[in-house]
Amino acid sequence: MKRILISETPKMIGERVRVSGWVKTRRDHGKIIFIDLRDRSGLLQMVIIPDKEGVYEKAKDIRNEFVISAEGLVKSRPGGQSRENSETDKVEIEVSEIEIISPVLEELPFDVSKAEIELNIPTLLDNRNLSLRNKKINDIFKVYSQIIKSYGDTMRERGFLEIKTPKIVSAATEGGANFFKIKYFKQEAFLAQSPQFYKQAGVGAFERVFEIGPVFRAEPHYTTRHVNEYVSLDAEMGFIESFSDLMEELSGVMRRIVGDVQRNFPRELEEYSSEISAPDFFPRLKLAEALQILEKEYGKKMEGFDIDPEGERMIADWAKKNHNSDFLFLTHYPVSVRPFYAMPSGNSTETETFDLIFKGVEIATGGQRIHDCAQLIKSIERHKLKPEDFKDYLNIFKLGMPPHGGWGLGSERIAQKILGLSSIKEAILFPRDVKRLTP
Ligand code: AMO
Repeated sequence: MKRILISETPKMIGERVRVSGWVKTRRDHGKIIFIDLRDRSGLLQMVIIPDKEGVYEKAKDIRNEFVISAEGLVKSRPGGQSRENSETDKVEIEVSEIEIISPVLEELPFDVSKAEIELNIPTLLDNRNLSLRNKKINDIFKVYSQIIKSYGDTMRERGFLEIKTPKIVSAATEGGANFFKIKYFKQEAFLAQSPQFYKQAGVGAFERVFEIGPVFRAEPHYTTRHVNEYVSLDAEMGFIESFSDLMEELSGVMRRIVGDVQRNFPRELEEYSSEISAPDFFPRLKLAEALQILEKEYGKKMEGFDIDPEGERMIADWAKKNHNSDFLFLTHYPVSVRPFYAMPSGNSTETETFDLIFKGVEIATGGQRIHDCAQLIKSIERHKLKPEDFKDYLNIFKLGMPPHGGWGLGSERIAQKILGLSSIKEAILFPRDVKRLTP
């Protein structure tokens, strides 16, 4: 008999069906064995009573997380408890045939069937193949998948072409020392820190482009928001009038992502006690103004002209109180803390760039780029870099380039903040950090 999904069982009362999946739990009540079976569509109770055909004998060997397949009669379940708030709580299967497809070969290090696993993050990550089977943890990746889908959908609808750019590159884009060097046949190469140069090249050919792809950062930090490989949601668009156009576009993108998650995952958001305010207009604040607010209203004085994570949390609190927004753009970062490609604001020391703060964490950086070749060469020199190292990049600007700009958005940080996860690593299937290269 062909397997059906658990979600199809409620409309098959009185019929014989075959279901297959993983054993979530097995309970023995006197001579009756109850098994909660899990497949990708839901959870179903199976009942096994002593019989002559040997089903009961076979079922005695079944343990949690075994993969099994069973045939039986679908019955309505009197007083079915709402465990998952789903229709399948109202039915059960009286099993007449059972097969162990794949047993568990080792003792399970912890019980994944619990609603909440109270273990530290390293333990959950060390045992990732198992912890991912926990419902609440599994749900993170359904929400994450929606974030990626919504980003792609809305970008295409906005007229951006999806591109994929090389991750093995010859030059470090963002400057600094946070790149991984690799051996590339007889040469030295780097893992891309960002698709920055290639997405700008994309503007030269397609006007509007976006990319969803991995980037690599050799940052030796142990923080709750840094990893060494993450998936960046990039965009770059031509013919902007100012960098305000970018913030407007990005606000629309974020409202779409949040709206889709809220509409499609209300139960998961409730489970994670998540509430999000994404107003029609995201407040914007010059960095210089933000620093004044921090000093005046929060008693926090920043060293230099930048903002640290604590400052970001405080200014996010200010935006929530004053604008009822979980999103805030900080704008006009100084030239000194931005890469050479950032467009300066006229002759000032500020740039036409922004960071987007969501619930106290920077989730995106973006801005207008310099598109005049001579100005770009000067800026490279001002940043103490050598124009000859950027020959291919500079070539883009010798072939006709409109005013343009874009952003890089950290996909995992969005999931982390939407669900209120304590670490970004919880939103990554198999995260990479300074010490973690496995599993
Ligand atoms: P930036 O380096 O600020 O900008 O990165 C953009 C966004 O990527 C995310 N991010 C990270 N996420 C996890 N772990 C990390 N180590 C990490 N580093 C950054 C953050 C951040 O806001 N080329 C520019 C973007 C642009 O101007 O288009 C860039 O890469 O969410």
